[in-house]
Amino acid sequence: LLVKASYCLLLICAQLWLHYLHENCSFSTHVLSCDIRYLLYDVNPPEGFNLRRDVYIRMASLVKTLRKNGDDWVLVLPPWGRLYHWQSPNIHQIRIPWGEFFSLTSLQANVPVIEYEEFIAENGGPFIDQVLVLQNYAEGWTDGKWEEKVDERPCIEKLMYSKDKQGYYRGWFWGYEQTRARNVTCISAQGHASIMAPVLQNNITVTSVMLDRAETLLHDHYAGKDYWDTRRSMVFAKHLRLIGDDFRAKYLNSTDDRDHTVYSEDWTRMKAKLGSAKGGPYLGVHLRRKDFIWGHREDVPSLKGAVKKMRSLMRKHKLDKVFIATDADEEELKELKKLLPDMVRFEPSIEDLELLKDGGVAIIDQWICAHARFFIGTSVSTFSFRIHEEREILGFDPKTTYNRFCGDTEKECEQPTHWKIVY
Ligand SMILES: Nc1nc2c(ncn2[C@@H]2O[C@H](COP(=O)(O)OP(=O)(O)OP(=O)(O)O)[C@@H](O)[C@H]2O)c(=O)[nH]1
Ligand SMILES: *[C@@H]1O[C@H](CO)[C@@H](O)[C@H](O)[C@H]1NC(C)=O
Ligand SMILES: *[C@@H]1O[C@H](CO)[C@@H](O)[C@H](O)[C@H]1NC(C)=O
Ligand SMILES: *[C@@H]1O[C@H](CO)[C@@H](O)[C@H](O)[C@H]1NC(C)=O
Repeated sequence: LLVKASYCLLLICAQLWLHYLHENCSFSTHVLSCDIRYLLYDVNPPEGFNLRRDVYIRMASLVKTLRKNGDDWVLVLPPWGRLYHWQSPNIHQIRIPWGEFFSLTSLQANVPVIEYEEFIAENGGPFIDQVLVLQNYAEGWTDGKWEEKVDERPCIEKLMYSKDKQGYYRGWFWGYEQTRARNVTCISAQGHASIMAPVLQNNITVTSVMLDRAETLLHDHYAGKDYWDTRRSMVFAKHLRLIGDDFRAKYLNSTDDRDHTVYSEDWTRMKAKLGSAKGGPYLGVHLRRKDFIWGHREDVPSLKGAVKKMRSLMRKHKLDKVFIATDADEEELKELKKLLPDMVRFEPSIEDLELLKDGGVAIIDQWICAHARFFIGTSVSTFSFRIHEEREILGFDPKTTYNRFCGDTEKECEQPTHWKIVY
């Protein structure tokens, strides 16, 4: 009888416990946890793909700080879409999950992340408890002195959210029209990402918080170990890497074994020695055009100037092939082909473009540039910067990576900074 009674008690306890779990806990990234909290974020609409990748690093760092302080925060990945540069006609470029461009398991080995749709499922609906719109201080830096600070303040710009009949806030939530926020307030913030940690821990108690205009926050420690850990975890999706590798083999006589660019699927084991990568027998070029030339920037070359530089680099490094990644328009492409008839470009068919989308093509272009024996990019282009980092991860000699075109009449043509990888 005693055994039976204690068995019964155990069952009741178990049931109570399960009930408690159901009410207060959830499964996230395959771990059972209670009092889970979600950090969502978005970036100023005009910002491009590659600056957004940089803002991800800042948010991952904030989540790491929050988790160090003991709370179970998860980062919700903002779906890709509606980017200014993604203008290929007739393809659906909205609500794109991160998994289409990056390896989720790699991201998760750095910090817990989930896709937005997973958040909706776990959260029990498309509701965000609190949106904090980040902004600078209306008064600027007082006395010209920089100090880190964060305060609730009236909104400076017109709020991009408006109340519906039920009192919920509607706005742009990555193209999810059902999503709404329970509360929206503005916060003036000046400083690195982790200055938001005390606010998120102490001032706000709700479960899901979204930081809008997250680019307002600076890096906790640019190019430090934590920066590089997160950067290394941003492994491109495997199908994109494979397409890039096939292209290299077929058109550029480039394979990892011969080029000493063997990649580990597990980024935590990837630690190439500086200078160990040889790269494929081609010159890799990122030639940014469009808005970079419309502004008549002094540091961006004419097509003729760029081609002259490419020919001289090919001679110097004894390379007879050149791979060009560019966003040049049709007219400029025609001119480029005339000036450099044997250039190699990755040009997907319409069907492939529908599958890869503009973001996938950009990644394949970057992947191929990252494997070139010598690379030259465009001045202050975040697209080129991400290629630098990829080559740093692969173990290239910095001399072959941190190069940029000079404007035709540019006097002091400063070359990009070498940001050494930290393990
Ligand atoms: N496929 C491909 N797309 C490119 C290339 N250059 C630019 N683009 C497109 O144009 C966008 C460029 O914007 P960003 O990603 O912000 O990079 P950026 O060139 O540094 O521009 P800013 O951030 O404004 O300085 C990319 O995301 C691509 O969509 C290229 O060489 N190949
Ligand atoms: C957070 O709470 C503290 C203490 O109540 C307060 O002094 C501070 O102004 C609050 N910060 C923000 C950003 O709301
Ligand atoms: C909205 O959020 C702010 C800041 O956290 C808070 O002070 C305010 O009370 C909230 N409003 C409502 C209606 O919950
Ligand atoms: C490819 O590279 C290898 C090794 O450098 C070389 O032996 C071979 O001839 C090259 N093939 C072509 C088609 O250029």
